Amino acid sequence: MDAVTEFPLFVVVTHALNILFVTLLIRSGIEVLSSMPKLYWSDGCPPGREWLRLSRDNYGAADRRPWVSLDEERHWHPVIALPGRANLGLGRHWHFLTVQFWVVTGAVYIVMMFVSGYWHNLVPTQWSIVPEAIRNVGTYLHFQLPEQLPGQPFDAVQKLTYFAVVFLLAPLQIASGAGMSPAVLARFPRYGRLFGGKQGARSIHFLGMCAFSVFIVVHVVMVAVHGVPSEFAKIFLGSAEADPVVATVVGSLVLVTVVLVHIGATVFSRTRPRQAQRVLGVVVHRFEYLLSRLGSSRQQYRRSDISEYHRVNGYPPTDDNYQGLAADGFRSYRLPVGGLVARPVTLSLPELAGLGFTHQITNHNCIQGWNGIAEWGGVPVTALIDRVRPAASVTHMVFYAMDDKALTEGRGRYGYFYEAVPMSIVRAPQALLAMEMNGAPLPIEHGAPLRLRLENQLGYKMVKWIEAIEFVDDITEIGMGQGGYREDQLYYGNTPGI
Ligand SMILES: Nc1nc2c(c(=O)[nH]1)N[C@H]1C(S)=C(S)[C@@H](COP(=O)(O)O)O[C@H]1N2
Ligand SMILES: [Mo]
Repeated sequence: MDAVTEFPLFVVVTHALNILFVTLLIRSGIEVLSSMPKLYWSDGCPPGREWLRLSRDNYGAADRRPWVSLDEERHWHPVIALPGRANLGLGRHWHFLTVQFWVVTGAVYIVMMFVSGYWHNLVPTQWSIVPEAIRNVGTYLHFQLPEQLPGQPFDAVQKLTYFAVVFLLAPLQIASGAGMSPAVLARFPRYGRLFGGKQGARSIHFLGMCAFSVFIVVHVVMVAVHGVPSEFAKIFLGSAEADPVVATVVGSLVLVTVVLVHIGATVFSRTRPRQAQRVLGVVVHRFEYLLSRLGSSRQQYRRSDISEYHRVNGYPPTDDNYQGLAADGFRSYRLPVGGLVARPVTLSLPELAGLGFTHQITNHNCIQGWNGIAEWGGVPVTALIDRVRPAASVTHMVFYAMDDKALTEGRGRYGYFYEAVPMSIVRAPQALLAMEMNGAPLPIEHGAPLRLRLENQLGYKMVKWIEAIEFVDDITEIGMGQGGYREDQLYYGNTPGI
């Protein structure tokens, strides 16, 4: 019986693109993982209860020396992580750029597959394929090649594996990836529960990446076993009849190109990080902003959901001014609110609370991957906006903090923490100026006396220890002009919806 040895052009092209995109996704995903190489099954990430830890550090809930989540970040080698050596900001840029191309490629492949009838080669229609696939595995283990299915290009175990990768694993990666997005989780809390919460989604996403990696290794070994020239003829030229020498040359060129793109992406990101942030940001920032707009927060957790442990990120201000404020319970704290507004004000905490006090129990998502649920009490940002009446030209609200990073973070970073937030995000439901956490005044480490809550964004936008608020129509003159301290110093995006 004749084995089919022809592959349509769309399979050849999407397969080649897939080699590039999946490897970029894996390397940039490893970079994201390196910023907190610990995996949990339950939300809240209680230290010490990770099911997998890929670093030697062991910060505990009861450590006497204070630690913050940035201390958990690890520097992994650029050969495995894109761009490597602790650059979460650009790792995320690569991940969220590539995923868009990958999803489009996948969509084209699936549509073409059903239009062309090629789906018969991947989608099993008879149960008898299962015992046959098991027999095939036995054949492979005897270092022999099983027979292809009649009239099809694959044997039974290949067909089943490719079906699982295309129709189960790839969708699972997309779904679990979305299950980590603060905007998706905020808008559709029930969707998050499908995966057992943010940490379940994160763990499943990691295991999916492992499954992809195992598949790739076995797949590549099999190509070698079947013989490179004849396999390259099918993979890269679409026909077993193609000239094996030409096929080997073309296939090698494709693979070399993939390697060159990886090297280029790594070197570009490492030597010109600001330019990489800008260029990749053209696509990625729009994607993140759109997600943030679509997913406004509808969270209402129960008291019993509140995490027993809530990580901290960012060391508190150390200066005398802040110590003095804290010493008298922040009674002398005043919040100046100005910029392009009709009625600038300076408010004490009771005056601010007088604008309307509410509570919300919500989930905090740090960019590094941990989360925690807490009850926050404070004043909706919209109440303050209504009070000062910003000009029509205002685009961002800027929150300036009291922590000077040169003193509190070191590592060559400097300047006061600040974040600029687009008006649509501060106007969203549940954007809150919080003064209380879990029913008590805000603790120092969580931002006393006042911090921001933006419930569909990542944690770094939620400025703690707020010193002043300004309404502006241009953020390019503030700090290094990227829209926030973490954007300036760590190349994060400006409106993180994922
Ligand atoms: N002023 C200031 N605000 C900040 C930070 C900081 O370093 N300084 N870190 C941010 C980050 S990265 C996160 S995840 C949250 C952490 O909030 P938490 O410490 O209350 O958990 O605060 C955000 N707000
Ligand atoms: Mo964070």
